This record gives sequence, structure tokens and C-alpha cells, in this order.
Amino acid sequence: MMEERIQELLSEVKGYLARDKKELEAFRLKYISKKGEISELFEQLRKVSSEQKKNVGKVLNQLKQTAESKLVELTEKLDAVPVESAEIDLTLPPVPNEIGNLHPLTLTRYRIIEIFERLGFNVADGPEIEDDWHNFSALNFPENHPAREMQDTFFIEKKAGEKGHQDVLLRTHTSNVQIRLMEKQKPPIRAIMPGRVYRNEAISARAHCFFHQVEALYIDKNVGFADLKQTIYHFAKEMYGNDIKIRFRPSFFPFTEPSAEIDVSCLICKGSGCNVCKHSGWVEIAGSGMVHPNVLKSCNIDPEEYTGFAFGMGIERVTMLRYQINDLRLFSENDIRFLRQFQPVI
Ligand code: 2NL
Repeated sequence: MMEERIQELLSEVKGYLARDKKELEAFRLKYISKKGEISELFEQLRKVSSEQKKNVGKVLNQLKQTAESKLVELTEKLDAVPVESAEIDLTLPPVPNEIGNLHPLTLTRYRIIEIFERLGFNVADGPEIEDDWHNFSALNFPENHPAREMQDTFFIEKKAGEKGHQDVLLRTHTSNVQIRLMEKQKPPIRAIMPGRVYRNEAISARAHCFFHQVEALYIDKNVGFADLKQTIYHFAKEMYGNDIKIRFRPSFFPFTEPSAEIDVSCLICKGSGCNVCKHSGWVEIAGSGMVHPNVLKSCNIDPEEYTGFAFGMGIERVTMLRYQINDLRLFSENDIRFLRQFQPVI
């Protein structure tokens, strides 16, 4: 009789659900309180015969322990506040995702490409590891030109052959791409070549062992120096605004004749003199010239039929002027505080 009642209560206790404090209190009163069912059974245990007492007492104690731990469990369940309502405040505005931005050199490169594409220039690409022919010889560099020397060029492989220089090296300008283009395509050619180039130089605020260049090449019948001037003038106005002035200074490159260096009026001081323009009012942005007849000949283009202009500029230099950055090293240090500042300027 009594054992059956204990089993009954045991399954009641195990399956008990308390949805609120009231039901929890009801559980306590019914089973655990001094006037509850279990205390009642302990009263009755006294009347049980001594041979049964041991067994009945054992299951009754089990019932008592089960009921007590059930009370703890039910209390904890009711006290625990649901996670969602405690930690998420749905009235808060959302936290925006962190989005990156493009590197300042990339932003400038995109802008340069955009300007020249509108003038009908294609964008061409080529290898950074190059042979001597495409980096030097085809560009009319004499055999003993100082630029070929160790202090300027990173050589990968030195091959002293009978046919002259056959070295493998890291390109020192993007002109190798122009040579490759002229070798496989007949004029008219109108293309720009953006890319990374390498020089064996000590790293400082003004020089680095790698930097980025955009070179341009325009070859057709009757291309003259006036075309070069107009192209550069258009570029400068697009890049720096309509108030910009440009000037050409005579210069020398083995691959152009005549050659000129191109300056723009200083954007920082507007010509009145500052550190960026070294108080001259002018800043150099590019080298340029008419493609040397020997370069055309190297690529099997007849210099009597075709002429062309070419120029090259450093993307770092253009970017430094654009954003007023005074140290070249910032571009390659990957300091997130520096990089985060550049949102597109279109
Ligand atoms: C500079 C000077 C220049 C060129 C690059 C070129 C390419 C071919 C033929 C002739 Cl295939 N010229 N490129 C011409 C003049 C100057 O760059 O100071 N760059 C940063």
C-alpha cells in the first residue's frame, strides 16, 4: 500500500511543471512542507512492520531527495531570465559593419585610368620579371648605360652571352609592356601601362625599392609634340582642376627624342612657395618625349611612316600631391590608421 503511494508520488514529482511562482509554491506545499505528503508518509513509516521498514524507508528517502532537488531545479528555471530579453535591446540602432576602403595608390590609379580611357587609351599589362631586351636594349639603352648597373637594377640572373645582354631582372619601368605591345601590334597604338617597378635604392621618405608607374604610348601617322602637350594638359586639368598650369623643361631619356620633364603649378601654395615645391612654385609630375626612332625600329615599326609620344609618371608622386602626403614609406607600411583615411575622391 504505502510503497505504491510512494511510487505514485515519485512520478508526480518528476513530471511536475511550474509555470510561475504560484505553481512553484503549490509544489512546495504539496510535497515538501511539514504538512505535505512526504512528511505525512514519514509519520506513517512508524507504523510499518520492522521487517518492511528498511525497504520502505529507503524509497521514501529517495522520494524526499528527488522532491528537494526538483524544488531547486524549478526555482532556478523560474529565476533565470531568458537570454534574448536580457542582452538584446531591440530599440538600439544597428551597429554598422566595418567596411574597408581602397589603398590610396589604387584610388589614384583608377582615376588616372578613367581619364585616359575617355581619351581612347587602352590599359595594358605585362611581366614584372623581365629580360634585358624588353627592359633596356629595345629602349635604346647603350650597352654601358649606368641604369643597367647593379646599384639601380635588381638582377635575378646574370647571363653573359655572345648576343649581348640576356640577363633576367625586375623591371625598372613599365616600358617593357610598351615594347611587348609594339612587337605584336601594328599602329595605331594608344595605351597606358600601370604597374609596379623596382629600383635597387635605399629606402627613405623620397625613395623606395619598389614603386608604381603609369606610362602612356601613342603611335600613329602624324603624331606630334603638340599632341603630347594637349594630352598632358587635359590630364592635369582633370586630375587637379581647371586652374592648374603646366610647363615643359628640356630633358634626356635614351628612349625619347626630344625629351621633356613636365611640371605642374604647386597645388599646396598656388605658386607662392612652400616645402613641397621647394619654393619654386612648380612640382615635377612626369617625364615625356617623342619615341626615339631606334625604339620604333627595335619593334619593327617604320619611323619614316609612324611617330609617337610617350610619357611616364610615378603614381606615388601623383598621390602625394593629391592627398598632401609627405612620406613615401606610408604607402607600404600597412598602418590601418593611415589607410582608413582614404575615401574615394571622384
Ligand atoms: C619618368 C620618365 C618616361 C617614357 C617614360 C617610353 C616608353 C617607350 C618608348 C619611349 Cl616604349 N618612352 N616611356 C618616355 C619618357 C619618360 O618616364 O620619369 N617616369 C617616372
